[in-house]
Amino acid sequence: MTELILHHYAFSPFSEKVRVALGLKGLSWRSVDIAAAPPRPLLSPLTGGYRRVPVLQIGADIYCDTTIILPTLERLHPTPSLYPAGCEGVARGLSFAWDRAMWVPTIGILSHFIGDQIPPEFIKDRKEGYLGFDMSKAAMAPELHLHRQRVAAQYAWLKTALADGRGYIFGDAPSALDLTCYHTIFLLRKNCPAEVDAMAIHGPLIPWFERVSAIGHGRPDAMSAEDAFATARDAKPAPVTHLAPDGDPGGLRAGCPVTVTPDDNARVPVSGTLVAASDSEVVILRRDPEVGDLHIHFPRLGFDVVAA
Ligand SMILES: N[C@@H](CCC(=O)N[C@@H](CS)C(=O)NCC(=O)O)C(=O)O
Repeated sequence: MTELILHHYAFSPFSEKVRVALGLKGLSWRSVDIAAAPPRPLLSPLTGGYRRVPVLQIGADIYCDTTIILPTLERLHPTPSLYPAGCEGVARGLSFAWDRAMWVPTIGILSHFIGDQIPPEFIKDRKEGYLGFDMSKAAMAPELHLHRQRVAAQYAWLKTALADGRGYIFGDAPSALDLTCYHTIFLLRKNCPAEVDAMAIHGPLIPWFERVSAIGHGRPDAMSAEDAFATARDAKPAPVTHLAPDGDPGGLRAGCPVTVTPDDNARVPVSGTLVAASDSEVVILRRDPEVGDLHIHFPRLGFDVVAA
């Protein structure tokens, strides 16, 4: 069971990071278009309650968070690489830092341009179940000047990296770091009027953005949520051969009941039994009465794993 199934929605920038990774690798994949807000009754049983998007499914193996989805695509489909020129360590570290530093300020700028068009129920969902704050234009306006500073300070190093006219951050080939820096700018350029460029996105960022965008999304083929659910139900989780059962840096052993919880937002603990772990990934077994056994994979960066 190797079909790649991506649960995502079109305007989700973190999903765009994965769509472009699938494009960079020239892969065929199944596309499950999900609601932009819960309830997502056919996805929640697969993730054990993890609510964020995107989610990658391969049979009964579920990958939550782009920080594990991209390395998994690399492990299963190594060429062309998401980590050219030996950049894997730096790309992984800076990608995490970029997402953490940029997400809230980027939402601040988005909200300045389109916050008053966002439906109240969406703002309520994001406040109560995800961000923990009100993303309406009125609520975010007092800190717009800070969001602009923070975004500009991050764009500054990206512009410096691209200033010599190179195609991508590490040279001639795109990397996971390009895709990460691209996806927050994708959110702004896709949804805001053209003035957003004048406010925030200048110089070498524009041709670089167009180059990353031109990579495309590979070969998506629509799949229903029902078919994806049935695929998980009819499959068995793949044996974990790339991690050791006793590889948890905190000493948790395979078979131990654990919870895995994001440490930034949407902090819903996912419960299961530890299958295997490393300092980069943790896999838990979840037994669902309707879907059966699942292996749920999380990155270690940005997640807390504790004995239940
Ligand atoms: N660290 C996560 C962040 C994912 C994330 O925040 N995704 C947004 C959509 S772009 C989300 O889940 N929003 C709330 C939702 O869709 O329910 C990752 O890299 O996958």
